[in-house]
Amino acid sequence: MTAPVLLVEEPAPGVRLLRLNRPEARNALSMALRRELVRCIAQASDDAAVRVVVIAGNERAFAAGADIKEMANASTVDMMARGVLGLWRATASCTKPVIAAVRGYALGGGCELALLCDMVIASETARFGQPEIRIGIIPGGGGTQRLVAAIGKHRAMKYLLTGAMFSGREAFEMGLASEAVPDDQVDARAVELACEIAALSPLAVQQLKDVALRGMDLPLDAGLALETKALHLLFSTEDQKEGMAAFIEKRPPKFEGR
Ligand code: DAK
Repeated sequence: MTAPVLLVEEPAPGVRLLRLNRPEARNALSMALRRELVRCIAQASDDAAVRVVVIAGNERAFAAGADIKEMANASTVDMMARGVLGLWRATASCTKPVIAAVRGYALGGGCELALLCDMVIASETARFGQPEIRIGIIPGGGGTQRLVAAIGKHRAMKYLLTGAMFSGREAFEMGLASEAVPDDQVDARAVELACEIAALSPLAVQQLKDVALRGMDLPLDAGLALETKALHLLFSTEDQKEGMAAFIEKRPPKFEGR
């Protein structure tokens, strides 16, 4: 029997950890792995008991990109038929916060996967990069857009045009990673943050993610209008009443997602 390409773990209540599991290929994103990721993300989105998703790899690789061996002989029509962009969109559309726990290589599609997560916890020595240019292609999972947005045009162009790698520490300093931590603490720190978020009102968390991400593609006025409407909407939830009552009564809140 072959090992599953994606392992599903429950490291804490409300936290779903999806572990990429192709160690023999540095977790290269085969079509099977991409489809499994989409299926598990959709499942997590639909499951009210799941509050936060963590995507992790192993100590050698988060993911070394798309599976080059699967793509090497593909034609344009083959690539179009695979619908990778659709799978990518489905991964990006998770309604719950998604945290990438990055150790080892996060290259090409692996770097793009981290970029589409809401937070990135990187090991100091992780190796990020978009090396596609070195194999005669360009990024196809958002790298040309999201890397520029994350670290700025001139730094991004250096990495996009040369394919050079940068460390987790550099990723943090440039704004791609939320935190850089020692290698042996990456998964634990990602789960710790996930637990912190899992204890909050899931309705407020969902609105926050939705407004912040949509706002990135909108003019400021439209984003601010969206923010105001979402804020007003939350005043119809029990969680808002509970959160404010708990503050006034000097006790911890108990959010029910209602
Ligand atoms: N694909 C397939 N196999 C890979 C792989 C990859 N991306 N990366 C590593 N492997 C395999 C190696 O071939 C090797 O297999 P065997 O030879 O043992 O059978 C095994 O994993 C171990 O690799 P190494 O021996 O090379 O291990 P090292 O530790 O020495 O080096 C490395 C690790 C990650 C630095 C190196 O393996 C490497 O440079 N890998 C390739 C990295 C890369 O170029 N990544 C970008 C891939 S292109 C699209 C959207 C997105 C994309 C495409 C389309 N659409 C919307 C249409 C994305 C494209 C990409 O990501």
